[in-house]
Amino acid sequence: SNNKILVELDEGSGIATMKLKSPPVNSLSLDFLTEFCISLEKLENNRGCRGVIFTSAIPKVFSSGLDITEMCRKSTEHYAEFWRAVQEMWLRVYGSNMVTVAAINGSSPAGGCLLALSCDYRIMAENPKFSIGLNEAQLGIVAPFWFKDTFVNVVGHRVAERSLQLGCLHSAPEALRIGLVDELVPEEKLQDKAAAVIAQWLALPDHARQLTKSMMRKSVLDRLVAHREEDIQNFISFITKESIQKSLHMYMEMLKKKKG
Ligand code: CO8
Repeated sequence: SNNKILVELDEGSGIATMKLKSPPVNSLSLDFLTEFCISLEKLENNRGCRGVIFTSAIPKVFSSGLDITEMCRKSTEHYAEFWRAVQEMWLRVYGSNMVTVAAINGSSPAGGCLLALSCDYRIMAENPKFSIGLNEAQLGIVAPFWFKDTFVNVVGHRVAERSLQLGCLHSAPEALRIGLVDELVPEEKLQDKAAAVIAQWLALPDHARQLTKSMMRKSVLDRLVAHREEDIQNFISFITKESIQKSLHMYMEMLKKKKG
């Protein structure tokens, strides 16, 4: 079904909002990722759209990251298709010519954090209950090199090294302190602030901004493009390990118990 992402384009400002709406927690399933990439591509090809805000239509959660059920007990073909879609999302957002801002209105672990990290700017709701980070290590899995590269490019090597090894989920104030997000605002001001930031970035000549962005990000993007099939094979051989399947299963059980 084509309704996991609500797209609104403000023709006057040229700023679009992509609202993630895949209950209960905006997990990045194959269907979600496919729809996400199609929606983003449409905006990318629309000359009337020059900036995009990513935000959540679900209270308290920006995105819970990759859909863990897509990584449990599936076929090799499914894993390959899923991983290609994850790669595609990152390549498109990290390499976008538009100005991209994450308006993080809830928790944003793992793949959710990657989406935010791939934007030009991150604004988070100033709610200390919301957390963000690449917590893969806590699930017994390892963030791929391009997750790591994107993280290092935002927070620097030392902060990334510690945060990745510990699988940290940082509260909003801590995320601001380490530079994982650029600013905190009250939740009701998030959308306006994001639009104001985009307007500021769009005030520069597009070509200069775009070439500068590309210069900063190209080597990291090229690294995945050059090793895309190898990265898919790595994912498959990792995720099909019995020990990894067990870790993911235990983590899902833990999520369920925590609830009851
Ligand atoms: N995938 C699938 N289902 C999920 C996920 C997820 N990522 N997150 C939550 N759910 C499910 C829960 O199991 C629960 O299901 P049910 O209703 O059947 O019990 C339902 O969604 C609601 O979840 P909660 O009750 O936990 O909702 P809360 O509002 O209390 O909390 C959170 C929301 C904070 C998002 C919380 O659900 C959470 O922490 N989720 C786990 C997030 C996480 O750790 N994600 C990591 C995914 S891995 C990833 O993104 C990168 C992997 C890189 C691959 C590397 C391999 C080589």
